[in-house]
Amino acid sequence: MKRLLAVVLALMVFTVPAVFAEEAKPDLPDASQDKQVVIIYGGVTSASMGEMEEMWIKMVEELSGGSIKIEHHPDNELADDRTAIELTAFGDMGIGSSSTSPLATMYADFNVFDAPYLFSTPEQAWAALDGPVGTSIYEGIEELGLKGLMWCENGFRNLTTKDKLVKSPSDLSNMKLRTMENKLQMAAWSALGANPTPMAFAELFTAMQQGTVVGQENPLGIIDANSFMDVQGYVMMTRHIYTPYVVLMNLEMYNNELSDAQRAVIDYVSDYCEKWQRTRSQEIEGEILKKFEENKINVIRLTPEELAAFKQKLIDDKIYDQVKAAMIHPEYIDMLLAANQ
Ligand code: KDG
Repeated sequence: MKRLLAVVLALMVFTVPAVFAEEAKPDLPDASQDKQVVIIYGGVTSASMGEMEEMWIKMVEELSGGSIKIEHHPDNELADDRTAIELTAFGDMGIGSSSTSPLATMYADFNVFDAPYLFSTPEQAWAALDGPVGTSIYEGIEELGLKGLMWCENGFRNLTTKDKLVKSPSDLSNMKLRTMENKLQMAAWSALGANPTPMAFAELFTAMQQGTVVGQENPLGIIDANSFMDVQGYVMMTRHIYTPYVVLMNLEMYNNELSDAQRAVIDYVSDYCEKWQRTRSQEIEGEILKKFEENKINVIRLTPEELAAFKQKLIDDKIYDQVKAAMIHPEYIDMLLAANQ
């Protein structure tokens, strides 16, 4: 009996389920006989991105008939956001992923997503990513040797603190908050009265644990995936900024190492997976909120009037003019404010 069980288990392990049933496979050119390409793929944190990366890899390897092999390094294993994209531009990595804010010094129009309260729904943000703004950024970064593959969702950012309830800007007075390494994010938190401390993501948990910073701001997917609420006491649902994840490929590899058929596979799978990840990110945010409330985490929902006070303070500080001054296409801010307010 034991031998039979061992045989059955071995069969199960080695017959890895295909992503697509034969009849459901998309109509793509056959890449199975093309020269094998190995791609080093650097991923990021958050459950929805981790799930998406696994699915993207499985689909690309299957639909390319095995002629594309992926070496996956999830959760910033190889490098932090900006370094991962620099390594991708140089060709040391094939694919890198990053929040947009750390990339603003590489390509200024990434700053568009550092404008607070630009979007009030995920759908508005997705429309910007899939519209002229996202397309224009993809065109611009080709100058840096980067090919845009996916605009994914990190999400609406929320403020967390160790032990301070924040319901108005005055509650932030001189509070040491970690921000992403981005001048506009620092300017916004200074305008609100906080004391912003720019820091790479990898250093954040220890900084909160040691009290180097009192709080930080991130989407729920990041807060939960990294157990931030183990060292934070409050999460205020400020939803003050929507941060995309961008997944980029080395342009030289995309244009000259992949065959036409392999490029078609990567394009198809990337289009499919970016849309899948955005929906999954929203599903997981709902699950996280439910879990937080069941576990009696202090989830603070600010009233519209309280949220308006944060926004007004930033408008008084001319935050949109500051963002526009940092951009190549400042008109995008006016276009998005007009479309989404
Ligand atoms: O793996 C994701 C992190 O590197 C970072 O992009 C998450 O939003 C983030 C932050 O605050 O740094």
